[in-house]
Amino acid sequence: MKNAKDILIVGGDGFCGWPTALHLSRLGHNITIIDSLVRRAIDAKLGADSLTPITSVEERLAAWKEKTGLTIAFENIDVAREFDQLTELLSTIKPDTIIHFGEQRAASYSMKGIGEKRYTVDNNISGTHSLLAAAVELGLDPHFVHLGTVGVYGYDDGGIEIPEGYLPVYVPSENKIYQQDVLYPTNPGSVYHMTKSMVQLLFQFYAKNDALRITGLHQGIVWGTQTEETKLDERLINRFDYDEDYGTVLNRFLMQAVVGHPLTVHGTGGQTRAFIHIQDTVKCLAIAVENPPKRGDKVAILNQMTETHTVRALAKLVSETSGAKIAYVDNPRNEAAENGLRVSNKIFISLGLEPVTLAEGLMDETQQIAIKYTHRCIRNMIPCTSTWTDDQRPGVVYTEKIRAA
Ligand code: NAD
Ligand code: USQ
Repeated sequence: MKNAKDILIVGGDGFCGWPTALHLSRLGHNITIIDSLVRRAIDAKLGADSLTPITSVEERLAAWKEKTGLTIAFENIDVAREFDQLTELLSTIKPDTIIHFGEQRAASYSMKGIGEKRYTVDNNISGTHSLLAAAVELGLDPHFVHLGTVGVYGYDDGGIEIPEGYLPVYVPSENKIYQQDVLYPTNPGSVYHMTKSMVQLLFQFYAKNDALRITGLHQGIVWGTQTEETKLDERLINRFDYDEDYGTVLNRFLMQAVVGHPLTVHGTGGQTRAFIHIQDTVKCLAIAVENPPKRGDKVAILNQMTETHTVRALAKLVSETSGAKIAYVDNPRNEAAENGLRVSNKIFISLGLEPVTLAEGLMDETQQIAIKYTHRCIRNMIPCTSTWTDDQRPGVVYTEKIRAA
């Protein structure tokens, strides 16, 4: 491929990283995955598992080679703890692009207890900083692409469409109004979201001090499982998390409907959130890789989401198509019961993204996957039992709260 890049994908064994690695490999780039496999270890410790039977990294990579003739390299390194191994690899590969998915990414897990809070902060801040510092120390000039979250903005848009990372502020003085673009004020709702807010300052500093080229992707909730590449072979299948810690809301509802569990709407379900299908996630990454900022530019921030919905509306939609009952359970989280949310995604649209929306039938595809692997569901992993503070109650289903849509 002309313009093939050497791309390091940190967290490339995970839900977003794995299909991204395959997609960029298929586009002709040279891919190396770094992953400590900590997510597989956390699942084992929790007694949870992906609904889909994901194969070992070695088997996945061998299957990719067998199906496409393409090779993806793999290194088992913990980027938060194994700095020497990380610098050795970076100095060998000298990547054109580093895509960083390798963080603890579940809000619920980050609020489970003191151990999980500390792990999330240590892992996410230290791993991200080590990658940036190592690149500078080695005199490399990679384009650094980081997966952040819409949650750094908080979810209440205050009536405005949330812009892409920066907010213009107008400061009146005696004869003039001064204008500045400031980083959008953060308003995280969990320890996990707080780490995503904090690493934004690392990016701001390294872009200014060392002229690193950095793209921050503020992604919404990812739903779906399969992409064009993961569908090529059963051994390439992507993860499908549905458990209380790592399962995200729409995938949980799709799977709950299949196994005959009431859809667990937290509180009133008036929480509005941003969503994106996994197929669009990988397309956005390919677009981001091709459009790095220039050296000396401020951090480029793009909102990586395609639509917003309330949790209540999603439950109704799934219920209408499947006949599943809806249970309005206690909300274990300390979050606003209702909020409005409009988020700009103009940059990705202007760069050619054509979003896949819920209306376009992929809910059915995701549900077919859930049907195929229903026998793997561990039902006691479904209810969200960790509470944000002592004032919340677990999101368990009491039969009197179940009602038809
Ligand atoms: P995931 O848990 O499936 O994958 C993360 C991967 O990173 C795992 O394979 C894990 O083993 C690895 N990892 C974690 N810490 C590491 C470390 N210190 N060193 C090496 N590897 C490490 O998560 P995901 O859903 O693929 O999310 C990827 C990124 O996208 C995260 O940063 C997350 O915050 C962000 N994001 C995800 C979603 C979503 O809905 N899944 C939405 C918005 C943003
Ligand atoms: N919810 C329910 N019922 C459930 C599960 C969740 O009503 O059974 C509600 C939650 O209370 C919350 C909303 O659904 O109001 C979203 O929860 P979620 O678990 O789907 O998503 P969240 O915790 O926000 O985290 C996920 C990813 C995270 C990513 C984030 C994007 O795990 O990595 O950063 O989505 S965003 O939400 O835009 O910040």
